Amino acid sequence: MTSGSTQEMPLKSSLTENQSLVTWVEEMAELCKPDQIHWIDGSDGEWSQLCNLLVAQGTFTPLNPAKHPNSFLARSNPSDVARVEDRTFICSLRESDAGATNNWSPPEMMRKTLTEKFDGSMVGRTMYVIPFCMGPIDSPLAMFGVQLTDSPYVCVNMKIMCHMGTKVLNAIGPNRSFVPCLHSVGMPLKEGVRDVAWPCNDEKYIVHFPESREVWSYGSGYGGNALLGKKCVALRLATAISRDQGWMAEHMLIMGLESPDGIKSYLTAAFPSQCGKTNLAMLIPPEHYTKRGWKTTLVGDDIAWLWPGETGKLHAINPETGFFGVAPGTSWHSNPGAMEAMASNTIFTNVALTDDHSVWWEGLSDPPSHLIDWTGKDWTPDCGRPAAHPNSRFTAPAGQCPNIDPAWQDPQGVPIDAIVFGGRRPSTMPLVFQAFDWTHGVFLGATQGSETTAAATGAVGHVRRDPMAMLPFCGYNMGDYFAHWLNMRKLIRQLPRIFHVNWFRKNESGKFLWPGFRENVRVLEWIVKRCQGRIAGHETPIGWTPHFVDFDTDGIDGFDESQFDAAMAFRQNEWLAEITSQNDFFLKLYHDMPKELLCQRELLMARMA
Ligand code: GTP
Ligand code: SPV
Ligand code: MN
Repeated sequence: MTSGSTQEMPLKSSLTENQSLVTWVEEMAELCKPDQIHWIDGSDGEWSQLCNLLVAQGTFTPLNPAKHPNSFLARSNPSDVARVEDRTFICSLRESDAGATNNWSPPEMMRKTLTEKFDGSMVGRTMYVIPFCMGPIDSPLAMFGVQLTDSPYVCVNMKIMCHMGTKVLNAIGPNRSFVPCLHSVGMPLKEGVRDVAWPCNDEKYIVHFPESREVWSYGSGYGGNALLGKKCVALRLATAISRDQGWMAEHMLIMGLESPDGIKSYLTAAFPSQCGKTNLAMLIPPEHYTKRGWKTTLVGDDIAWLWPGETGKLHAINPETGFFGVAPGTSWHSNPGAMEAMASNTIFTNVALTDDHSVWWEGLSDPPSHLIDWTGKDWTPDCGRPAAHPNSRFTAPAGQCPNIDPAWQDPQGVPIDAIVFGGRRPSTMPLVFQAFDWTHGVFLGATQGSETTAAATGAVGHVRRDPMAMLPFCGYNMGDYFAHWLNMRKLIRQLPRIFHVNWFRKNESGKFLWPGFRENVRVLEWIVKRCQGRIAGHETPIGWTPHFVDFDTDGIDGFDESQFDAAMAFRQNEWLAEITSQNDFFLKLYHDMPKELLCQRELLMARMA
């Protein structure tokens, strides 16, 4: 790198007096050899400039301003469409600290490999310096980071997803520590190399060093692979930090529910990727409920940080400021809150483009007669290909959601009454049941399973264990993570109640037994009433399920007691198969599994005998 190659050189060290930050940026620039360095200030003007640049480079298509003001469509390379779990590494000093569910490599070896990859990786490009903060800047849990990236697409997404820019740089000040995050799409513009609309590399590395608190990501520009504040910092690194500090970092939505008597409850829910967190978090109840005075609010749709708060309850904050939500299936019918949130100032990735430069995806409406699909090809309803990629997403500011909770940026968080686990289970799992106590609830979370989805590369549609929806996001040994959950019981004076839900149970002909979406508020009502001790549950070997009389089914077309029974049923034979299918998971974690969970398994079998 020659210092004469850019007007930004030498480093704008006048921007910060944080010497370790300046030194690190200098060293990384020397390694990656970008043409220029751009310190992100986070202003709207800068955002627009970067969006214009992305349009000029062919990455962005501006959308019809009458329909989607200040919004853009990006199409990724078809090889870079989702998280890459098999290329994600937890490089702790000891292999046993990564545990049986994570990929591990000795940190020094990985550093060497990555240093070679990053050497010259930004030639011909600009290195952007993004100071960011996960969590409200004044929150006691706020986590500061600085991401270096050669992707302007990442910069404009990060502005929506978290606090970033000058205000964060000032908050970091001369002395505060920050998580260094190095990111490159891995396509240097060496002599003769022409840039493409979505640069990336077939070889990908998403690497975490939990002890030194660093992230290195190479080869992908998409989602959680590249927006490093999200899954890499706010989950994988945060899990390791929170274990040491007595709090929890979880893959959970956070929402509020106000009943007609004015009592407001908050709950969190841990569903695996593409299993309905965004949809539930933004739920606007059907008229039947709003008329009676039920209200919902949204605090977060993907990540929750929880700690024992002053009220004695667990308190939760959402460390993000935006949604990176799944597009397919989202419509004015299924999720009007999401539709409003993405009405403007939104980046759409891998959805289809209509002839009037609006967006479309499967499940939005009746298919238009012609589209440009997510790969840029002409599309007609009979062409046999999906128009939008199944993991296509919208990046939208959380503040644009109509029912955002007034306390969503409160550094003290919101007090949690219930924790809900769940996943896509075509059979076995009732619509809702309640754990007998905290330890049983931890067992339910730890053994949670779900059909795999398009959120990660790999086969879709088979049930796998995804404990607490954290299989891809736990930054340390999963057995130790369970022990941490069990230990938290001692730190929380007023424990939240724990539930398990399943919106995805099917009948013999493959039809969902429960209408889902907005109607899920009926399940939430039962949950809240159970937390308040206002109604009795029906005791089964797996937990408490609702009595039909306590469950409001009014106004759901044709949903009678027999359908309720089908959705709620506990079936002994299915549960025996379930316990057997948990064997592999228990074996995998055999050396690290807390005894309490083995004991819960015995108790479950005893109750069923
Ligand atoms: P990540 O952002 O990947 O962590 O996922 P998420 O949990 O936020 O997923 P999201 O809410 O975007 O899930 C979207 C998928 O779940 C779409 O395919 C929806 O159609 C489906 N979905 C959401 N809620 C329901 C429901 O109540 N019933 C049914 N049957 N499907 C649902
Ligand atoms: C998930 O896969 O759980 C997501 C999307 O929320 S990503 O940010 O890509 O991880
Ligand atoms: Mn997620």
